[in-house]
Amino acid sequence: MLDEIVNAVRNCRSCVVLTGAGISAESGVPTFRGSEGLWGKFKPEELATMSAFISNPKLVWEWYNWRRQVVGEVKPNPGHYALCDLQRWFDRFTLITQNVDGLHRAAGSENILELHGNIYRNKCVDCNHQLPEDMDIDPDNISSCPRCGGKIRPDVVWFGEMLDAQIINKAFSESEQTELFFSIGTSAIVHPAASLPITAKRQGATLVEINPEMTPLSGLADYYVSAKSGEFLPTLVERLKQTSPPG
Ligand code: BJW
Ligand code: ZN
Repeated sequence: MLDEIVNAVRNCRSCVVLTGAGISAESGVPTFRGSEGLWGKFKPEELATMSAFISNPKLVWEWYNWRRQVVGEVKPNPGHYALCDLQRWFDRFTLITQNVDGLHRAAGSENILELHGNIYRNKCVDCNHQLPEDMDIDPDNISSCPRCGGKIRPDVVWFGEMLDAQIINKAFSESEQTELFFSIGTSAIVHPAASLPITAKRQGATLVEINPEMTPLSGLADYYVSAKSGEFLPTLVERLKQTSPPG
């Protein structure tokens, strides 16, 4: 399997990578689903929706403050760093992430499309005005928007909310054109992100999935690798360096 994927990288000039919570798991960031996932302990509808924020903003902010703290204490892992390296084998490379943790940027990746926002950013719930990243929010006394007085919320995408049109359009257009697509560490059930690998495959891309557990995508993948991304991706990059250095 490793050799086939090395060959695919060698033979393709464009690549799109879609990552999910699994790529940050080895850094110590909890995933959403699965036995150890956040949704095992917390209810998404009570925390990651606009109606949750309207009915209990204090609870929502307590949860995001806790997650900011978790994310603030961790570092990128070998999987994040291997993706920085991987881009050197392609003329065109797009890193699309569903993660809000900023770890791809911390690892040095560029041109990242953050589909679900960023946990450090703040915005106004009413007028969408962007506020400084370093604002600490007190759940008992949530700051107000300087423009309209609306409550401040984290700049992430909750269920039922539209993704940023420019970002999702770019993600689809890159996925439609790419020769190679990696789906890494995502349960591949949350749309529209989960449609990206399907779109790529339909347009003729070679589809590689890296995930210790099978997902609805696994049957469609040309290569399904049952492994942790922090173990498989560095192995892939090492093998590439030995056999076919970047051009
Ligand atoms: C490892 C590993 C290791 C572990 N190495 N791997 C079409 C069909 C059906 C429903 C819909 C549809 N279109 C839209 C919807 C509704 C909804 C949706 O998709 N629901 C599904 C659950 C069915 N989508 C939306 O609401 C989206 N908005 C939208 O479409 O707007 C238009 C619209 C509006 C109104 C109605 C209809 C349409 C918005 C989705 C926003 C998702 N938001 C969250 C929270 C972000 C903020 C925050 O972080 O707090 O995003 S939910 C959560 O799920 C988070 C994630 O980004 C997202 C995806 O999760 P991910 O990354 O896949 O994580 P996990 O935990 O699920 O999986 C981890 C994987 O890693 C596992 O598979 C492990 O095995 C693996 N793993 N260790 C590699 N070491
Ligand atoms: Zn406002």
